[in-house]
Amino acid sequence: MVSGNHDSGVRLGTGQEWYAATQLYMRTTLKDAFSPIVIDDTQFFLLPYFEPYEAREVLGDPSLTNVNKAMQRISKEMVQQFDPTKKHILVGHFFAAGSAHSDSETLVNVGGLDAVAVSDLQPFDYVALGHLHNRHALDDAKVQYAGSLLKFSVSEAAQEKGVYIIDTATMQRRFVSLAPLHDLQHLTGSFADFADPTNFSEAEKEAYTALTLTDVEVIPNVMAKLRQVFPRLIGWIASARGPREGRPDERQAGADAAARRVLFASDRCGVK
Ligand SMILES: [Mn+2]
Repeated sequence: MVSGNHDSGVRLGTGQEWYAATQLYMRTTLKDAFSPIVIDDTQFFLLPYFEPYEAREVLGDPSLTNVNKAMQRISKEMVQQFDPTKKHILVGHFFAAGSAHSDSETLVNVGGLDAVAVSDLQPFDYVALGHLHNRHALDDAKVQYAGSLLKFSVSEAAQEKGVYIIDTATMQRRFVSLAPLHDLQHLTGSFADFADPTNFSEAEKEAYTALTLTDVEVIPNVMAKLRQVFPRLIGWIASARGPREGRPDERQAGADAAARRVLFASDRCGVK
């Protein structure tokens, strides 16, 4: 386990010696990342999220001015610790970009200098990454984002969340999906559809829900009414493409924006 950019490494790392006694291995500082955890046939290098200044400090190299340069150096240091009789897995939390299979995607145009080039990770047999929430963020045979365990944004509503399990004998990965107690869903339809509880399963009604309403007319207290069906409603918006026949698109969009303002005022303040 490694700390990410949203963690306090110091806080998360408290008690890590105790965790290690129960075979939960954690690294939360860059200086500790170079001594691998060895389990059976594999060396695991646990690299927490780090800033370039930490790399300059820990490695004593003022030329490490960005994450990409730092990672090249860190990778080199780790390779020196490689036991040739073992497999080598890197666990990290950073933005990796580029593909080992494509010449058209260079590091500069896909991620800039804050990205680690996938080509610099090739010494490892497998690279298990966190940071990006979408497990399909990178297309590489052995560099894989697991994705977040939960949907942290409505934009992730359609993503399948879970974990990868790696067989260190073959370095083959297998995805195992995890279902949360309450899913996060994004539904589009009319107020009348959503106001009728018989249209939805129990799981749908209990999910964290974002709604896009296709209605063009003002519905007073819409949030409160929708919460009677979806108690975990996290928000709603009015679709810009409501069915309003016979009107030019531009005018419709303008009318919908006005309708949205009225809806908002009515919902928050009871203004009709
Ligand atoms: Mn992150």
